[in-house]
Amino acid sequence: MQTTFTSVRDLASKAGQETELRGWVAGFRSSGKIAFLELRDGTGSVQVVIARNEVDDASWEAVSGLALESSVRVAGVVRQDDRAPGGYEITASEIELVGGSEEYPIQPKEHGVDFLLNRRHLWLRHARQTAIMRVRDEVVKAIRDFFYERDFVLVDSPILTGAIGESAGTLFSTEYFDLGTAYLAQTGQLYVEAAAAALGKVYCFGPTFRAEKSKTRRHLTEFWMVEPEVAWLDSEGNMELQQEFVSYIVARALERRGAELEELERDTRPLEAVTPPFDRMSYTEAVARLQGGGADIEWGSDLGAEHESVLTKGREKPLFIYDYPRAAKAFYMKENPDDPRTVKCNDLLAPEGYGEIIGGSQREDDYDRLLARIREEGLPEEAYDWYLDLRRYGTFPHSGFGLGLERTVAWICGAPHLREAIAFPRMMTRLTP
Ligand code: NSS
Repeated sequence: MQTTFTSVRDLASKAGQETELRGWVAGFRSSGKIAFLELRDGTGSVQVVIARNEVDDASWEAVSGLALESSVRVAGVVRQDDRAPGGYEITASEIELVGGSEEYPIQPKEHGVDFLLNRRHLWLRHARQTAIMRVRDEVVKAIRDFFYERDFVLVDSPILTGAIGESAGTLFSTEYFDLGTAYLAQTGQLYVEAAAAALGKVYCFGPTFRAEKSKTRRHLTEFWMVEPEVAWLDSEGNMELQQEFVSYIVARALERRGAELEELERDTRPLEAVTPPFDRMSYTEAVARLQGGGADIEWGSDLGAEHESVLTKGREKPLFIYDYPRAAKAFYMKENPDDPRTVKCNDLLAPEGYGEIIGGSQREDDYDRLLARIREEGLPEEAYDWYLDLRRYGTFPHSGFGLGLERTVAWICGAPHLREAIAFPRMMTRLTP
């Protein structure tokens, strides 16, 4: 067996030549004397034509064993053909069946989503799923490039932690030797706050965990979050950073993943509108508007997904909602000097019904106020002693935010549910595959 072979993506460089390909059977039909096989290799797919009188007996024998998702090795000549998808076709001279695939469970017909999720390890091979994975890969690269180009330093935060980052209600915990309970990180924020005092502009990017008891299409129990943290940045500057960041990611996906978005049948016009500045609305104004529209909401409670949909309806760009009531938000957010009932924070709501993709805030940098908040929330003070040190020793105004990767990828792809935006989704009712 040759060790070098050509990827479907690179067929142009082999036009007119004999080459070898390796991949899986994505479609197959035979008429007795000639067989057509759609070969998929992860970079694309190409039609392979196998004529009985042009291959040896062993190859023709292999053809009779082909089935959906068999793995094969094919040798043949690359022919340019304008009618073929991708512009090329292979005339086979040899074909070898590497691995059979009897009764492959996912057939070209409608399957229920549970059926597919139970076979996620196989479902991942299909065109829509590979397109989403490629968009996700591009979004991740764009995120890293954005921060690298702006001199942010990546500081990885721990996954096993001793302090609650967001809310006690959604913690996964595990026994940790003689030290009691460890929690799986809900956020890396407290750690990047420490790193911001060391390096100025930093970010962390990794998996985070929330024991969300909700079964909505927007919640995973394990999701990826990118969290920049910036010294000397206020809430206003934080929102400017967010709109620049989100616009950069969307532009990159449009520029480099056009073919995938087309495969996904994503209408890209609304994405093209995503450029700075984004509109802003205070929480108080949002509640007034919602109440004006007859919604059942009181000032003081957090906005729900249905409220977010109303507020973003008809908008092309994401929308900032800022200065939420402090009772509705986490303990670390800075009290608003102009209205102490609220905190200097914002959510960013994606349009087209996708809702919140970012939560961010200026952090409470006053030692006494932060301690009071920790006590008010009934959080274990000892666990936050190191965090309070950041206010004891050279406290500084700073802000940051967290962008949920899967929510962003689902929005860009136009995928209705987060479970398609990650290879192996973890949800309340799903731990395998
Ligand atoms: O809870 S957040 O709103 N904010 C934080 O965790 C802050 N500590 C971030 C920071 O300032 N450094 O979560 C941020 C984002 C949120 O807007 C969603 O996009 C995403 O994280 N998120 C989720 N995605 C998927 N599933 C679940 N359960 C989930 N929870 C939050």
